[in-house]
Amino acid sequence: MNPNSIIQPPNTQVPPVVGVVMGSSSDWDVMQHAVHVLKQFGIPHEYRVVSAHRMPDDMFAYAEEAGPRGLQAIIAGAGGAAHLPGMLAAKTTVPVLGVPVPSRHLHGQDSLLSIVQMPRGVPVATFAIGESGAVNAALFAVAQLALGDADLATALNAYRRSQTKAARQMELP
Ligand code: RP5
Repeated sequence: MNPNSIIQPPNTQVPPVVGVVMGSSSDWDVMQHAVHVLKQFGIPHEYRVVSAHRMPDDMFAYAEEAGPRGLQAIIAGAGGAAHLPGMLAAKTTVPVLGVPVPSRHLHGQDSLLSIVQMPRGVPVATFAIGESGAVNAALFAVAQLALGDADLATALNAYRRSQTKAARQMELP
């Protein structure tokens, strides 16, 4: 890693392949669900606050270093104007998975529209508002990685089967 990097060392023992970033610590309640899924599947990952408007230089550095550092996906959560995923995607070709975080006044509809309405040429894969989006973004990253990892594919299929089993056992009043 570049010794002059402003990016802090990853909070994992092995180099991360998925980065989870968010615009504020207030996004953690939602974004922790993405981190939980990555942990569940044993995916080397990192997570940190990278605010697009409060720390734009850090955001650019994070995006520029993502590929060279070996990240294969960036899961980016933000609320309100929610420019973080799009701005990251503008600076890297590492796939960016955007998670709209519920906002105080517009309940995340602003976040969703901001993230999903990327002009053509610079894609951000956009997920559902809130916890489901965070979980699905992580599962999507797992699915991407599983294309080249048979053990991970097996684990992902087992995860799906467990959902099927749970749904079949659902009882109604
Ligand atoms: C965005 O502004 C963050 O992603 C967060 O969802 C929202 C509010 O941030 P705080 O004012 O709670 O720090 O940048």
